[in-house]
Amino acid sequence: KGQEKWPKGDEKTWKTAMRDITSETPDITKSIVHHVQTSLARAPYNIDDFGAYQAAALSVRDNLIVNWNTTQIEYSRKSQKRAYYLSLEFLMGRTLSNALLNLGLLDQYSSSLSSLGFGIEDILVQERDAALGNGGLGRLAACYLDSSATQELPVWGYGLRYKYGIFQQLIKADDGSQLEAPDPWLEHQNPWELPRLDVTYEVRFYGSAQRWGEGTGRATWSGGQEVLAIAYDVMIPGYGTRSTNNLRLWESKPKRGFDLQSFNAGNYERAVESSNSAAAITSVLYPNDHTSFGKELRLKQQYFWTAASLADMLRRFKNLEKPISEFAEYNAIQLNDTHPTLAIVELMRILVDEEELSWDSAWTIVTNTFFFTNHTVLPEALEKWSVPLMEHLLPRHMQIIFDIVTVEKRFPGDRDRLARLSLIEEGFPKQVRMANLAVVGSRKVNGVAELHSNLVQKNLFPDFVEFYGLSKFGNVTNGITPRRWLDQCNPSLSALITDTLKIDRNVWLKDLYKLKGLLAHVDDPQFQARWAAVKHQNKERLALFVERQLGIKVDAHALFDVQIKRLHEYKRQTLNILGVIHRYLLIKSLTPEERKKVVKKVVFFAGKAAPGYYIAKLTIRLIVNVARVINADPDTNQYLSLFFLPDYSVSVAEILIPASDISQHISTAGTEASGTSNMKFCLNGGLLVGTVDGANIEIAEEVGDDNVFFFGNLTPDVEDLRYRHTYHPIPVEQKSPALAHVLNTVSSGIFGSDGVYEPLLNTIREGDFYLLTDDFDSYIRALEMVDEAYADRTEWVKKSIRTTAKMGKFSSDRAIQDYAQEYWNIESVKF
Ligand code: T68
Repeated sequence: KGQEKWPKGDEKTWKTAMRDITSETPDITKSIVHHVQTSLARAPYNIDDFGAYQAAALSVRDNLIVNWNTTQIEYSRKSQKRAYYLSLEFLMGRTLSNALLNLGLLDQYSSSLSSLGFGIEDILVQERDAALGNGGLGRLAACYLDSSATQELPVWGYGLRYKYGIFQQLIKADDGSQLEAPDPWLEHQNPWELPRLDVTYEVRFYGSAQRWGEGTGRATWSGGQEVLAIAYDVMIPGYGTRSTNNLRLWESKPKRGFDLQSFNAGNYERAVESSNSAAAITSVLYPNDHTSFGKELRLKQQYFWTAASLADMLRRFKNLEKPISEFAEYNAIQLNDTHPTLAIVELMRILVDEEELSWDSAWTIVTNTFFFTNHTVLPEALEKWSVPLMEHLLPRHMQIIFDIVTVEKRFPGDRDRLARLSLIEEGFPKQVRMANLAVVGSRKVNGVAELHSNLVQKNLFPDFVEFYGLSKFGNVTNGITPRRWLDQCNPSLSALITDTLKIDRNVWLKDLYKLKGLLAHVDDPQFQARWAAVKHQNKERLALFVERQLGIKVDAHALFDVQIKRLHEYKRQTLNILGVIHRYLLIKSLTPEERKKVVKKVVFFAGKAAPGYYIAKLTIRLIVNVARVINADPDTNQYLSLFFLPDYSVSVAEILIPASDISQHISTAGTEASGTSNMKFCLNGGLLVGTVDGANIEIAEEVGDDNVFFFGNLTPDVEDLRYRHTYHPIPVEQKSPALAHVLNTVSSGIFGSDGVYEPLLNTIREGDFYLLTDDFDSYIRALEMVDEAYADRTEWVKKSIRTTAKMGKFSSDRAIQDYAQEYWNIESVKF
């Protein structure tokens, strides 16, 4: 340990034979052709774009593996504290272009491929997105991995290797509704993962737990089903460094191929049943965001993943030959929402039952190891698991949770308060509250933007704040990686910035505050023209994409207005589409002469709805059918057009974001924890239309209020407004005649008859939980302000430049620094 050991033979022979890409650039063309001939077993004359992609990817992977190995050896040699990011979702998108950028090999590969007869652009789009996530939470995890590697921090991700990622979204030609299809992303072999068939752990389910060792809290858990976890490693290169981290994804497999006893007894079905159930654990990503509905397979996923990950960490820690009491000095574990909360219980089980520590010493280690991030205050998203289900699936863990509850009872306070603090919710059946467990078992708890972190303290966990004090609660405002979300998705803007700042791209991409330097050029007409030209070019690129996808021409001179995110009532895509209808009716009512003064606008929507979320799916259907009517109306379609782009993904976002003039982040105040696409749009010079919510607030603080179009009621008023909706309802006609007119137009059937949209409209007419009736008029006014501002194009371009210039804070490098210093206490490993 510590020293590098050379296994056999002469050390010099080994060292000279080993590749070191800093001292010797491998011949890229040779390496691509080598993979064509060997890995792919194909001849040069039958290689298509996809084959060339595969060969290029394998060749790039060779570089990553070398760096990955070196990094891991350095981590072991230095024996420093490490951090682990536990997330059920990693929304990575494509890898090839990112790996080339981070390795600094984009130009070399580009010219090698070109000499072989392939265009790099055609090759990059061959790659299928790795879409192992639903939305913001999963994409945040991916950005954090990029920033950790870039800052040479010893951080590993742990997740699941789903056979099927987020479903593919199709739009039905007849009625415009969403259809789901599976996403078999591993169909063709995945060059970005390394199967580690030697890294496996056994994970137990069911069985029984027998207490022993009077008063120690110990028990033995035995019987039940054992499933094998197999590691697949995904290399995460840092930008401009050799540091390459690891994302370890677990695949489930039956421990034995099948049950031979049943097979021999002639019961074939029984024999394969258990092997099927083992493989099922990692078969599919659950497509629900912001809801928890207690399915046993989901709980199995959570335990399988946390148990395998902890076993792996423990094995690595044991190699250090340190006493177990020092575990928390060498390991920090970040829980990405409550999904991995069982890790807290599993570490207790290992320390008490297997390491035979006292309950109190084990609890001290646990509560110094874990950190918990909350990502939403929506009550329907708070995870709860039924006690009978837990007792059946994880009997030992349920005992431990009850033991934690017993200790908790020593907390001071009245009965009501103790009931609110409790890990167990009374009822039939009783439920385990995972968020409470995560708070109790963690050293610190954080939200993802200032406002959200305050709501976490005031509304979600007020009793815990009172009990533990404020110091246990913090905020880390989210961030995004400028490598993918500026340099890669918007190379022309990146080039213009480098040219203008006169500093190396490698510098400002690692220190995003350097963008401030653009402010000195805001008033330079030449720079303004170049800035505007880049935006226009990106709009043309999007127009071409839409034409290829949907067969409709798009006017790139119009204002581009974009809302792209998961479909959810709280995100209020409905407010947006009703606003579009309002605008359509208005333009329709004008004379042809009057219409000429209208600001031309193209509205884009994209996003998936959870398959069981009826109202969200109805919203998609409305958008698609409104688009069909509006785009076909010769009176208005040169002034207003509308598109719903199917199958939203990271790659589609990379085309949409650089092309936006404005984007919409219009959640009911207090409901969007942070949002991260808002940051991406602004970084690319798009302006925001938004509510005073999540990270919109901090963006406005940075870029200036005059560069953000805010509207709507504020968070402190929401509760009161909802109360009035329930007890003193006012008809929409009185509250907002404009909105009432729009709702009636939809009801009248011009976008589809038979009253299909009534259930959606009724959510607004009755109850209106997300306050569309309260915000509609001020929303329309905000859009009018956008029109006015856009009319003065020079002023608009200045706003755009100022916005980009002030986005330094929102680099995920800053966010990861916060976590590394204030939470994990880890340092970078340089070599
Ligand atoms: C998002 N949450 C927040 N959840 O909504 C967003 N939930 O404001 C924030 O910017 C982002 O997290 C990053 O912090 C989610 O994306 C989920 O996707 C999710 C998935 C499964 C279960 C619950």
